[in-house]
Formats: sequence, structure tokens, C-alpha cells
Amino acid sequence: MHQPAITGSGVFTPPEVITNAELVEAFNAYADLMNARNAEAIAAGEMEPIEHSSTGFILKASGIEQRHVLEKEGILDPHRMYPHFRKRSDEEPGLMTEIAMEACNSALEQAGRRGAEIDLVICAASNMERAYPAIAIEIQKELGAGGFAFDVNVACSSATFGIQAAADMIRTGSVRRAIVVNPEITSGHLEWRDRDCHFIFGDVCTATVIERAEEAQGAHFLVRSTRCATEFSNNIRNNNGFLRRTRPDGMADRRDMQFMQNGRKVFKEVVPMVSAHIGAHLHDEGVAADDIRRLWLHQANKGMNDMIGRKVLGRVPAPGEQPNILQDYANTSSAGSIIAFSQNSDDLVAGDIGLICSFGAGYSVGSVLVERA
Ligand code: CO8
Repeated sequence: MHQPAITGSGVFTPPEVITNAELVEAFNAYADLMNARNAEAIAAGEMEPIEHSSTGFILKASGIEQRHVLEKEGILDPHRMYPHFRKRSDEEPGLMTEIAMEACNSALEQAGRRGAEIDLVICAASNMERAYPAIAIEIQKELGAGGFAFDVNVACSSATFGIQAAADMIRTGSVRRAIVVNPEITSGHLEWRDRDCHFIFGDVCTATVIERAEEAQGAHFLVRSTRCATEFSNNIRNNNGFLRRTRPDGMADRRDMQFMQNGRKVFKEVVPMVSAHIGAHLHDEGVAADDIRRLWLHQANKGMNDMIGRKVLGRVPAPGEQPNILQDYANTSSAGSIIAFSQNSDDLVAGDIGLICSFGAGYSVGSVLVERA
């Protein structure tokens, strides 16, 4: 058996930013357009008008101040409300692969490795650009990696589930060096026309290199243990899929083809699930709450993270102990906890223990207990 270690991590941040003010202005223009178009039906009581969104609500309910996106013009056009991406030929890398390369190269650089030294690529994300060939195999080709590659989708928990799979394979010796990459183009499947959720997500890509600790080239984190759990829930759902055209309503622009959630229920049900999951993981590993130097939590909602941090540590987390990045990135699905880890782990010293935890649709929750070597 080999001891797996995280030896590098990287983040690709799209340069375009949408502030809450810009987002709300576009949404309200869209609402006014739709309400004018449907004025008669609204006056006859056959339709409810679309209410305006508000920056005050967004900040207070979520803690989000802005989000990065791959293309903002289409999203902010009240006649469109989703991004423009150019058509690509089958001969060129897809968009997920393109942003994956940027994050992978940063992670490889930190690990002191080249793509050719990787023998496992896992593309772990909440939605795939196509069904097949696997995105991971295209990334493997672009990296010049060997071995094998496959895609994993457990929504927001994809990264930690991918890390568990990679760490287990390194432990047993079936692979030597893995990269888990999380290209999250959430702007493609967020419903920007829905006031309840239009502010939640942003685009990003993260990557993590995992290899045998004895082969690490520099500073690294031992993966002490991992734990994943799932429990079926319809409270976060997307019904887009390959059976779409077979339905009587066929290719219609249905609301449920994009992200849908009952946010309030998710909040109430997921906080206790995650707190109990982390508590049990730490207990079984003989790690006391006071031994934890840092929690890198999934980045969905500041209030949720505050509550989970308090439950896990048994006190209000000290500044920096549980870093949030969602004010700058919004919810980036599986990438959120990895951004928090990548940007807030350099200061830890040998022996420091931390926990990466992601959670979301499924429901799903994954935790990775790490120790600075
Ligand atoms: N502006 C102004 N008012 C608003 C707005 C808005 N934009 N939206 C809602 N309101 C109003 C509502 O109408 C309601 O009014 P009233 O009280 O009069 O009925 C009031 O504000 C309160 O509404 P809510 O109860 O919905 O508000 P909450 O306080 O619950 O906050 C949140 C909403 C922020 C969504 C919160 O519930 C939350 O963050 N919940 C957790 C969500 C979560 O963690 N989800 C995880 C999803 S991510 C995941 O698993 C990955 C999925 C795959 C990625 C998909 C990418 C697209």
C-alpha cells in the first residue's frame, strides 16, 4: 500500500466578472420585457408578473458579491439570458478541455510534474459538455498523459468523490499519479431567467494532482482518509438528458432542462447531514475538533458554512480558519472547496490537519482529511 498525497492544485479563473448590480439590472430589464409582453394575461389574472431581483437580497441570503463567467454579454442581454459560446469543430478541444488545461498546468507546475507523468485523469464536474467520448479522455490526450481517464458526475461533490477514487487507486498501486480536474461551466446550465436562483453560480476550473507521498517533489498534503456518502433527494435537479427528444414536448425550452432547486429545503436538510458526516469522519479517524487547523468547505452559501463550521468545531470559527471564496466566485459547484483549499493552504506547517468537504445535489457529501507533510 502507498500513502497518497496532494502535491499540487490549480485554479483557472475566467477574466470576465458579473457584479450583483450588473446581474440585477439585466434581470430586471428581462422581467420588465416579459411583463410588458404578457401585460394582458397579467391584467386578466392568468399570469403572475415577474418580480424584480435585488442586490440586497442576494448578498444577505447568500454572501455572494460577484461571479466569474466565460462570457458575460449573452448572460446580461435581457433578450437572451445565457452565454454565447462559439461552435467548435469535432477536431478541436471542447470548452471543458480548454479551461481544464489551464487549471491542470498550474496544478502540475506546483507538483513539479509534466502531463506525461500522469497515468490517471478524472474529469469530475456537475455537467458534461457531451456524453462521449469522455471529456477526461480528451484532457488526457491534450496533457500527453498515459494510463486511462474517465468522467465522474456527483454534482457539487464531484471533486471530493474524484479525489477519493484517485487516492484509493494510488493507495493500492493501480495508478501512480493522478489528476482530478473540475471544469465547471455552470453558466451553461443555470437558469438566468429565474429570480430564485439567477445569482447563485459562476464558472471556474480547478485541478488537483495526487501521487505517492514518497515521490512528492515539494510541499504536499498527505491524504489521511476520505469519506463519501449519498442520499437521494429531488430538491436539486436537472432533467436535461438523452431521452429529451422522445418526450411528447420534445425539444421545448422547458424550465426543468436547467438547474432547479428548493433552496430553503436544501439549506435545512444539508447542514445537519454535512455536520454529522464530518463529525463521524473525524471521530473514526481519532481527530478532535480542536486538532483541525482549517476547514475548506463547499462554497454555496455563507450562512450554511457558518453553521457547519460552528457545529463541527463547537465554536465560532476564528478568522481564516474556514476561508470563504464565494463572495468573489459565487457557487462554482464541485470546484468551490478546491478553490478555497488552493488559495488558503500555503501557510499550514508540518503536522497541521485540515478537511476539504463538498456537498450538494444527490444529496451527496464528500470529505478529504489531509495533513501537511
Ligand atoms: N431578489 C429579491 N427577492 C428574492 C429573490 C431575489 N433574487 N429570490 C427570492 N426572493 C424572495 C422570495 O420570493 C421570498 O419572498 P417571500 O418571503 O415574500 O416569499 C424571499 O426572498 C425568501 O426566499 P427564499 O426562502 O428562497 O430565500 P432563502 O433565504 O432560502 O435564500 C438561497 C435562498 C440563497 C437559494 C438559500 O436557500 C440557499 O443558498 N440554499 C442552499 C442552496 C444550496 O446549497 N444549493 C446547492 C446547489 S449546488 C449543487 O448541488 C450543484 C448543482 C449543479 C450545479 C448547477 C450549476 C448551474
